[in-house]
Amino acid sequence: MASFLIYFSAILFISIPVSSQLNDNELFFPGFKDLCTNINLHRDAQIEKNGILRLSNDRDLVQGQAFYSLPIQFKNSTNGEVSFFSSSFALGIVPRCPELGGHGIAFTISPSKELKGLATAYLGLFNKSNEGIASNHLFAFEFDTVQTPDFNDIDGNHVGIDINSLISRASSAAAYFDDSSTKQNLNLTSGKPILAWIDYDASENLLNVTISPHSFKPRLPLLSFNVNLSPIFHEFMYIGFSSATGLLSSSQYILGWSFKINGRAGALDPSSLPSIPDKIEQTGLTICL
Ligand SMILES: *[C@@H]1O[C@H](CO)[C@@H](O)[C@H](O)[C@H]1NC(C)=O
Ligand SMILES: *[C@@H]1O[C@H](CO)[C@@H](O)[C@H](O)[C@H]1NC(C)=O
Ligand SMILES: *[C@@H]1O[C@H](CO)[C@@H](O)[C@H](O)[C@H]1NC(C)=O
Ligand SMILES: *[C@@H]1O[C@H](CO)[C@@H](O)[C@H](O)[C@H]1NC(C)=O
Ligand SMILES: [Ca+2]
Repeated sequence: MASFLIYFSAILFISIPVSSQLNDNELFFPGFKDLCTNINLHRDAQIEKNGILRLSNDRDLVQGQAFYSLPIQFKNSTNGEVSFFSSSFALGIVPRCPELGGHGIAFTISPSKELKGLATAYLGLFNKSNEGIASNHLFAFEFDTVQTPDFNDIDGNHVGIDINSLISRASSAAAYFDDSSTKQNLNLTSGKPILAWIDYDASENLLNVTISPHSFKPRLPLLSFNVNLSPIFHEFMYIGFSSATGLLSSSQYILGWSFKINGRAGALDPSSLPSIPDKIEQTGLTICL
């Protein structure tokens, strides 16, 4: 009986949701307060006092990355296949000048948490020598706020699925499907929270990405893309975010984040996430055309 009680309380202890730990391959960050040890910050990324993760401020030509500190086992080591996984996060982009935000944010799955990418349209993911190379083994879901012809961008307000390259394998103008399955445009640089979901069904080789300005997940994904991620991913990969500015710039934030292997990532409640700070007041002269 005593050993049963010890066992039982140990189970209880383990199953108490700990927002900062990876339990059963699951992450849940309703904000990032006091999480410096679990989230590795690079370059200009920082966690602000209210718990919001600021990937970049709105200065020219900066970049920032934030990765979960431990690698995630994406593949079944027996058969080498990537498992079902899903992630959800809330982001906010506050442009320095109205209608001229840059350059964007990318949810990133990478073999390394020390990216050696460039700012501007490279989003901190790649540089001129490794852009487009299969040995990158890098996957990104980009929120791109500048149209860059070199990377075949469709417009200056789109999302895209990137594999080893900034030339997206699939992209769409930022939008979501409402309850009546009507497509509604979504402004990435509104400065308001945007929720995003990424779901990969390994048995179907199907990757869905969905975004919304509301807290509930739209029934239809914005992009549903057929891809086998098994040749792209290593067995262990790091997950996180990268962001960059150029001569067009924005403060770029992640408000909360969840992730799960072999199941649906926990739902984020936007009302309990840190709020997006107002536009940072520039001390110098800012010229907005
Ligand atoms: C890994 O794959 C093997 C062979 O397909 C299967 O038997 C096993 O259940 C899988 N393991 C997990 C953790 O999914
Ligand atoms: C480009 O990125 C690759 C991969 O991270 C790195 O090995 C290389 O040193 C980088 N090149 C430059 C010029 O930064
Ligand atoms: C997006 O929102 C920003 C900030 O409110 C505004 O300046 C810009 O005009 C909007 N863009 C579009 C295409 O509605
Ligand atoms: C992806 O979207 C399609 C189309 O709506 C849906 O049938 C499928 O169940 C979705 N898969 C996942 C893993 O969410
Ligand atoms: Ca793009």
